[in-house]
Amino acid sequence: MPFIDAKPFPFQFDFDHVALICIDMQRDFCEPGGFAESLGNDIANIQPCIPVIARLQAAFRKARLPIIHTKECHRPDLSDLPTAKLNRGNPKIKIGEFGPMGRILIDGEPGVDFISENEPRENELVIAKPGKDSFYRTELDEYLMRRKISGLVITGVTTEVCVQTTMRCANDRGYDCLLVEDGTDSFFPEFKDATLRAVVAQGGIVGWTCRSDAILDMLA
Ligand code: C5J
Repeated sequence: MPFIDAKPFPFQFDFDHVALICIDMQRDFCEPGGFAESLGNDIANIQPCIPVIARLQAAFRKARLPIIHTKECHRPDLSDLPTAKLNRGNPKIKIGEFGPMGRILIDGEPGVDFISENEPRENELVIAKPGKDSFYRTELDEYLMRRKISGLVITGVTTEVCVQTTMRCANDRGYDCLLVEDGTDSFFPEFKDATLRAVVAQGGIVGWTCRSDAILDMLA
């Protein structure tokens, strides 16, 4: 089985049991006028990972390997939205209220849609998740177990929030997780750097990291 040059040591890439997961590449997080920008975030910081994720998606599709897309969103009646999350940070526009891209973080609204560069194809799994952890109240674990997937190549935004939370929860469930260093970004570059260092510390306490080129070269 091939190995990918990764930190803290090579990652065994098992073609039969690996999937790419693209976390929350949504208009509300990535585009001007979205929810993230309304919270005061500088969305310029999360643009670099977009073409990298597009290249990885193309390579996984060519190799006929599974791709999973997540989107952070809530039901229109807000029944899956904890009050603590609704009120956190006293934002100008709250989840469920109308913003420039429809109701903020409500499934089906334009802002929840995927950005065109990273949007899913018809046969790819899309997970609507109410939390930061992609396993929380979703069908992700069941899907992965059914497909006998044991390794996850992880990309998306933001590194220290939904990406890191998902990686830690996947690790606890027994998945081997490879976080793509240039395939993830944060509104806070220093938090991204700290996360990349934290996940590989202590002998890879949560998993591995590598550059996208290492994966693309192997899939070429
Ligand atoms: C955030 C996410 N940053 N996708 N969501 O709240 O990381």
